[in-house]
Amino acid sequence: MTQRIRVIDSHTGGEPTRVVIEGGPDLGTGPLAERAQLFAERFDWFRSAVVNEPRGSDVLVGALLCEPLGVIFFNNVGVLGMCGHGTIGLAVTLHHLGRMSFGEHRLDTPVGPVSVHLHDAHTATVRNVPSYRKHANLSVEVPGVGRVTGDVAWGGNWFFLVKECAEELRVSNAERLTDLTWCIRQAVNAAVPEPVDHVELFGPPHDPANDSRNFVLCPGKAYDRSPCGTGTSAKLACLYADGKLKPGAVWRQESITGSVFEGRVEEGEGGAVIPSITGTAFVTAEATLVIDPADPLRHGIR
Ligand code: PYC
Repeated sequence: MTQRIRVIDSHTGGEPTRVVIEGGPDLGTGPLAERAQLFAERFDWFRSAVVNEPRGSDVLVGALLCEPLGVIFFNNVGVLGMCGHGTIGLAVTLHHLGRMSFGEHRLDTPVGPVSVHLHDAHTATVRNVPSYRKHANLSVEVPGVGRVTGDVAWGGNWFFLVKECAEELRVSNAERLTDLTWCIRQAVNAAVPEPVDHVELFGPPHDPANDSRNFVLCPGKAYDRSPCGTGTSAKLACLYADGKLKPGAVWRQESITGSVFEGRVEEGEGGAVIPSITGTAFVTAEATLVIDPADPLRHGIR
């Protein structure tokens, strides 16, 4: 039987999100972490059908709404713990549908509750899960590159934040930056038990109003077009741990495309911080995906 899936697409600072509005799998009513596991084990075809080619692309992040107030984010290779740009995109999408009012809303995710404050039709602040630095100044030997030093931090996903980067952070250099961060990621994963699947490079901002520019490698080898909400959270946790960011102070993180997230922290427990990330999103499409049983590539290219 032909299956139909209703989706709304948006982008947050250039990074796309596809929210599944109707036609998603029934994952029951258990805790979100269990539902995410079920989704990964039994419905990987659905993930791939929604975000992979030929309907999607490597850069697209999917969002599956879960009753009563939850979301599971997924990408070209699997399920994400949390997604900051996706949460901003989700809030703007739900408002576009008349399903979210301005103000604060709680959302469950597989890695814990977050909240999203919708300020206007395009601007939202995500109050993320507690974020922290796990390893400071980890030095790894990267074949063909040399020694690379950085921090391992949690911001809803695991990140390696490279300390010094001589590369130019611009879109025309993305292929080189992707190759470099992919090699760094392999070296980091051989060195620490945490499943680090995102790598961040930092450089001077192009706009002097901002504090830093980043390049973020995502798990499936795409790079984030936005400053990455969970990546900015990890960065804020490291700045705080180094005494370089006080609670309430604003950090403006510029992405490789020039889009900006504003971040702030509150003090959390045990040296962790609670990051808040503000960004803007715009709806780009309202669509129905069609899964035709006769189509040999109906479940996407995996
Ligand atoms: O904004 O947190 C984020 C994110 C994770 C992967 C892509 N974007």
